[in-house]
Amino acid sequence: MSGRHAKTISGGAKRQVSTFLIGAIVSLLALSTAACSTASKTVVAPVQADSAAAPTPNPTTNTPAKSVQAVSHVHSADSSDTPSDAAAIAVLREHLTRTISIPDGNGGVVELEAVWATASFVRASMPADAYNNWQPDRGNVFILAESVHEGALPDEPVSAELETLDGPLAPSRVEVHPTQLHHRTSVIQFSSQPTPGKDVTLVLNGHQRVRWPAKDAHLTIGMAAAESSMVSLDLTNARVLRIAMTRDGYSVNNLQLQQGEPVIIVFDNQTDEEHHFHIEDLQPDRLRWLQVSDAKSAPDEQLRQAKALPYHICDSLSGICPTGKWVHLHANPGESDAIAFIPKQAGTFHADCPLHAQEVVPVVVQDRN
Ligand SMILES: [Cu+2]
Repeated sequence: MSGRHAKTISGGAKRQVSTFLIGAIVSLLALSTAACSTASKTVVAPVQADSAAAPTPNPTTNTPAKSVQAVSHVHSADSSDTPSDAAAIAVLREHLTRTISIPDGNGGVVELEAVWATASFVRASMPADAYNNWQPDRGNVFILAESVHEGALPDEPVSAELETLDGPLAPSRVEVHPTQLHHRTSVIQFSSQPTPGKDVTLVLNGHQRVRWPAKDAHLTIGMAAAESSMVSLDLTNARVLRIAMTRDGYSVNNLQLQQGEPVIIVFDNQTDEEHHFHIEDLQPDRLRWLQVSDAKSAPDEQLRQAKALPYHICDSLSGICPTGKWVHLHANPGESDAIAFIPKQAGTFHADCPLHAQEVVPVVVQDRN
């Protein structure tokens, strides 16, 4: 999709793009290495079309508008204008990061952070040019950050191969950016796509294995609308509604909500297939995802006191993920999901499952008077 709109950049523009990418990667890594005093604090310019005042060269000015779920820019951890963006990206990054120690050959140790730069991660956290350049949707891309606390890095960057059914695969492209004396970042691209359902394994220096579960390929960030994500949502008196998906369909015949009143919905998938509960056209105010490890067995009071975040990490196996614009819960087989929001408008709506069109539940939002 993005490739179709990609501009051809040639000649003198190349250097600019390359510098821009390094800035993006360094900035990305700074999210997790903020504790290290030498970590870069570079802030990447926003990629929106109206970013004429951007402080760094921005070759993406004509990038088409992004979807609601895409987070369009990276902030360093201490940026405060839209903290939820950085926080959401940091959580996604954490899911995709593996940290290991590698012998440096001289009795020392190199700390290595390996990030599987999946398509949704790159789209959410880096400028459009990074996406076009690395094409994470066409192959496997990894960002390897090496660092040492004492001494110097080995002269050679860590080598990586991808395990495939046909044996180890060498990278199709490697870019090494020596960012600091004690830090070095490599971006490594493999031309092979992930094998569906198969874990992704990187072999470092010929023998150390780093593994990611296959489903991590689909992790995405859903974000509540920016204007409502900064307003707090008090769930002290929220009603808790529980909906299950059973082998016979949704467990409720209809759903009654009150306009203007906070509500918590728990969706419990008791089947062995993925299901969703998606309310069409009902605009939620202050949509939040509740951070509870097992929502279906959590008592109401625990749900009301749970941490409520304006974003979530979606691990939908089908790749259908809530965008944050609508009331949309999803649960993989045997799992559950919990959200909270305030219904803005009164009226009659219906909820359905995008994977199973026959499942429909009427939803009535009663007028507050
Ligand atoms: Cu379904």
